[in-house]
Amino acid sequence: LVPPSLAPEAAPGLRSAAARVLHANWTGTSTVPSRGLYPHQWSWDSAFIAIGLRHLSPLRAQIELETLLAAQWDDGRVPHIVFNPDVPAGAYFPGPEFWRSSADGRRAGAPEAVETSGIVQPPVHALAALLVHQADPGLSRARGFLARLRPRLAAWHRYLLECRDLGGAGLASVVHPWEQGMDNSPCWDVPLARVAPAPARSFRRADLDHGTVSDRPTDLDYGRYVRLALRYRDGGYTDRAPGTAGGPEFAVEDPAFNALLIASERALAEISAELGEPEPERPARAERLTAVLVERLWDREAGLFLCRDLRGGTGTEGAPVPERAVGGLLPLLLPDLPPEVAEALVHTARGPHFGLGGPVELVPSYDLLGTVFDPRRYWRGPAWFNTNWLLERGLRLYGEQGLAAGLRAALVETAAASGFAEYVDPYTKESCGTRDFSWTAALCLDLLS
Ligand code: 9YW
Repeated sequence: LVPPSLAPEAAPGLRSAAARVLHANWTGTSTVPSRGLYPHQWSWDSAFIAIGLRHLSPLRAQIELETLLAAQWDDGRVPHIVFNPDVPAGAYFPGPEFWRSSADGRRAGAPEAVETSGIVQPPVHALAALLVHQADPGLSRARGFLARLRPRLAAWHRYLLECRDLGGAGLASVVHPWEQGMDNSPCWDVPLARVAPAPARSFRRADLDHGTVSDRPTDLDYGRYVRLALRYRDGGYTDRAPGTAGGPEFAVEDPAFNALLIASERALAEISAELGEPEPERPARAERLTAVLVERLWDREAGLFLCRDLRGGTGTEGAPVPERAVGGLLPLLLPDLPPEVAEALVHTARGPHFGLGGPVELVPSYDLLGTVFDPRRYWRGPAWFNTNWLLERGLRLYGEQGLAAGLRAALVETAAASGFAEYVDPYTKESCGTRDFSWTAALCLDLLS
């Protein structure tokens, strides 16, 4: 049964509604995630936005990624926020005066011409660059798009694979919950509990000017985010091994972050091949890293991948975090999972913890049966569009065409019906967070194209 919003006659209306959001959020060189709540450029948002924007304007999609990568640091890191100097101070917290990248990030090679944050976000960029190229290869070649981006993407992956291999097994670690992109996921509750929060009076949250308090992370969460970021900044944004002097208080190997890195390694290999300079070591590395991911993070009993808290447990190996979150399903994106792992992931997505095709049509960010599940609070239960878009690709990759089609229809319908919400209650599909959210519009557009 085709839902009414997916009937061929409805598609043009939906496409133009999504396009309107992206036009309104375009600044001239990049797209803000949301005009009020997030008025700068965010790293993984831009990758998802470019994936949708390529259907409207391949040129803008290229510029989106170029703008982000122009703010890359000399050590290869791509900052999670690039600040727009025209936005008034205090409109977003923590802003440039907090991160002080051009001063405190100098040793790590922060750019002088632009202010950025000093942490990172998931590396979706090579995947996005490849898809953007494929939307208009002629324009891409004429502008030297891939040729200019390739060394930057290679340096970005090198940073993650070398400086962020804090566990020593080959996987990249995140040193702040914002880096993984799912800020207040219950996966961070145990690792964050060790962090003494910065006093609530020492900073002013700007997010509460725009969002409903009960839909957002708590003040205690923010206190810990601030403490971790200050500590990293005050150490000159240098990456050190956990447990050593000046090492991170929070260091986690996350399955979604690493799955995206591995998928992007494969995309980067395709980019190199397209440029006539094949790099066979990249797919080989991707295959090796997939095996490490399975070895270190797969949990057969739970039927999904778990985070590894490098500061947990008693030894240097860290400890798995026993929480089921959507990030643990996202390695389904990888083409060379052992068949029993892929099968178990699909089974888990459909089972009682995530309910796909059963009680819910969109996969929630966290275990429906988890003790701290909250259908409206940010990454502690609501369904998000980017994670569901990634899952849809994984389902298709593993031949689950029926489930993928159902998910696609639900994504498009919900995106439109929710006013392109930032996230939705997985049961009622009611809008939460902000509206006219860029990646929701962009990924909806991608699914319609
Ligand atoms: C913040 C911009 C970002 C996303 C993150 C999401 C949220 C809060 O908004 O982060 O202040 O950075 O959790 O994934 O990139 O949309």
